[in-house]
Amino acid sequence: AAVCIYTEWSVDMTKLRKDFLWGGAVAAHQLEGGWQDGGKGVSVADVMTAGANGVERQITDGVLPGQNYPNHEAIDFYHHYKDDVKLFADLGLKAFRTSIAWTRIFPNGDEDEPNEAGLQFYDDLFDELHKYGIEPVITLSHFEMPYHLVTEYGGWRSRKVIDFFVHFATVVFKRYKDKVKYWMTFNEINNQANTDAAFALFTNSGVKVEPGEDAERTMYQAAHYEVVASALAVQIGHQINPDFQIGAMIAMVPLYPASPNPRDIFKAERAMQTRYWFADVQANGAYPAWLTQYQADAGFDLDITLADRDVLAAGKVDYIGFSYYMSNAVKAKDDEPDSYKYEESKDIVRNPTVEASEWGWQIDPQGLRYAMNWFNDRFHLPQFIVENGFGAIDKIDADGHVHDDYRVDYLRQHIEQMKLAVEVDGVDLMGYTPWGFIDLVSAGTGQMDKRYGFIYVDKNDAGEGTLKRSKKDSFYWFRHVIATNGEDL
Ligand code: BGP
Repeated sequence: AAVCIYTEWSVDMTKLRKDFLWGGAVAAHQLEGGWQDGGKGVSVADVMTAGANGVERQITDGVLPGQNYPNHEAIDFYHHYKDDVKLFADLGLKAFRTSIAWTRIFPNGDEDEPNEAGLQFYDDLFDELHKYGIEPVITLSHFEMPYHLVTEYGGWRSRKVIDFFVHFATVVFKRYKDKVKYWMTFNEINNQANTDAAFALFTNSGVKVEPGEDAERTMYQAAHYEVVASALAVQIGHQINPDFQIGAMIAMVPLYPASPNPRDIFKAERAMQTRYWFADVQANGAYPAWLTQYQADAGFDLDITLADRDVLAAGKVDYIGFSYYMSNAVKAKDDEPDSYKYEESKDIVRNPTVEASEWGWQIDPQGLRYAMNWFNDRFHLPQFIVENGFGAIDKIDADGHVHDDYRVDYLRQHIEQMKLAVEVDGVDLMGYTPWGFIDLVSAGTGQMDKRYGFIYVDKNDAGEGTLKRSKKDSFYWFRHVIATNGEDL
């Protein structure tokens, strides 16, 4: 007779990992300052003029220090980092995400020998973090390409920049192989999918579109060289230290159909494909079929070699890192041909069911759970939320404190959804590092007054202030969240 053996199995409710990386996220150009200290070269971020109140920053040819405020000094983390890291330890951080400024290591980007003073700065920073048991989580390229690579080679238009990036990645992987385990290659590499936004194409790829140029073709070519560079870096990183965890980093903004009309449904599908094909390539190691067909039909005739395709297949990422702030809705144009094409500036419509911040960022905590399921079903990889946060003009109360309950509410609701994605939907989540947990310069507008922090920094858009750090209400709240591993929100 068949022997029926009942095996007891317990699908234990997945909780957040015991070693869950509760942390905070920043980027070199948005907080370090010291923009020409220690031999640092001029980066793409250094040639952007500040905007204000949501006005996108503009590309300023050459360096006009007067117009680049406050980026150049930012919050002077370069000289304050020891005290700041002590504050981060007081907050209870397990991880600290930042970028290595490419121009500290290779001031022009095309040198053979690295700049030792730059390498030493990050050695000292990582040692300070480890003193308090804080794991560095490092972004290799966070809108900080050496400006010389733009002026001399055209940024990521040029295949040569692959070699410069891979050289930079190899040098820092080797130098910090025993101090840094978690890496990611390009910050929000997919932002450039919105070719209508000069800012996105320039900050991500150092490409300034010339008059009459096909921005879309240029974007696909530049993005191709970047994903090849990313795949090469992943392979080299694993050779240098097999324990490295190297991720993609995607700006995740879910795009919902504006109505149940099948035309809107498909528009949303095409929009998600267009914004996230970068993750397909970095995680699956190949271009999705729709894009190969689309590029052929468009007659782009891109420089994509068979050797490139082998590199992509061999350099798949270990996890999906992503930023999450908001969601959007998209609507098919009335005269839309069936081929469909997603055009961010034309297809996005206001979602009337959610609130928006004063910068128009639509607040949608459930969208984070949606995004985590979408990534999980598509890639079956661990995930890392490396940015999430609420930018606002904070007010200092009569008692001298910032009572940022609006920021706590935003983060609480998003952490609740994040936990559901882990505990109910089975997502394997490595960590959560809220963006700008110490006030810093806004990438989009160049403002200091668009604040995300749990730590207030006394400096405003006009450059006035003592740079003094102080704790907002959210500092004490987040410290308790970490202490209870997210149990008590
Ligand atoms: C993301 C960037 C971060 C950060 C964040 C907030 O795009 O990865 O660098 O800037 O946006 O945006 P902003 O600073 O424009 O408010």
